[in-house]
Amino acid sequence: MFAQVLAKLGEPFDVDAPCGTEQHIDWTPQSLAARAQGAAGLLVAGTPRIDAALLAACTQLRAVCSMAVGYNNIDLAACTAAGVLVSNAPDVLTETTADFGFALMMAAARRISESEQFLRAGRWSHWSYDFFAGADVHGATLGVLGMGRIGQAIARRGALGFGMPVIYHNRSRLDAAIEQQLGARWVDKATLLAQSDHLVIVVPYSKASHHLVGAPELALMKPSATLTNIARGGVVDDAALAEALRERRLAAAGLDVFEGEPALHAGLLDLPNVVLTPHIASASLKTRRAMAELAADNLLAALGDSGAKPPTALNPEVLPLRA
Ligand code: 8YV
Repeated sequence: MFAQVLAKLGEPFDVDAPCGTEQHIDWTPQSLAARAQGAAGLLVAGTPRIDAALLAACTQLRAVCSMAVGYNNIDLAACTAAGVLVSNAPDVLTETTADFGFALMMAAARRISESEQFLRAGRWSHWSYDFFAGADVHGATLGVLGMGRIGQAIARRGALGFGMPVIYHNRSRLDAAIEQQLGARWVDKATLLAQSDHLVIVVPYSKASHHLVGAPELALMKPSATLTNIARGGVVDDAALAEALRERRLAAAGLDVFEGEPALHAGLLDLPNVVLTPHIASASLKTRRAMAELAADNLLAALGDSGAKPPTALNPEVLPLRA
């Protein structure tokens, strides 16, 4: 954790922060519950599972403040029932995450990882007219699945920066004025899949979005298209995706998130036409600091005695119950 954030929390609170090699611990529910004994608040980095069992084991817990925008790892209903305030970290990571999604999409389209690996392996001996020829990004149709804050930031990059016609699918449509500003057109999911040259997936994970893109959806996509997932593992069926990429029913993919990460579906690892990154879309230092600061501000408000409102609480209704 950033020293400044620890220092800020250290003013009113006793802080127990993993340090050194401990920071690389993959917390299990048991080790997390043991470490959180007696703690009033948790600043959550990464996506450890926070559920009823953890709450039952840590009855003093009053706030769980995550530095991520996605909170599918936290059982919000169980926290609310236990009177535990939960916050996430929206907005501060939107532009950085959109930058990364765009970069992954471009890397997949223009075969950047694949050609770099070829070069590093000392295999460059000739040049030919179709040498690592990929797909254009400028002017191609950008499809956005999930049109929240990050989806909109990606649409803006595509439309304004790269002259891309933008289509999107989302449960709810944006206001016409925002659609116009973004140059984005709502289409149904099947049309989105069929017409996108580059599909970027940015929907939150939930039971409803589990395998939102699986074999039947991949079958609707153009063989020349790319798919980029910066949402959550599980939104895409990684096994079906690996098969589609291997059979060249889809040209390429850019993946920052995986089902069961940090493990990866074995079928993805030896494919040349997929760019793989370890869940780092929000990882610029400036943004990670802002995410941590926001989580800390939520903790300070939730547990301090200033009466301040936690800025990005997901269940602020638990606060009056405590008074
Ligand atoms: C984080 C994320 O890297 O915000 C999210 O939902 O997936 C990422 O930005 C990570 O989960 C940080 O806690």
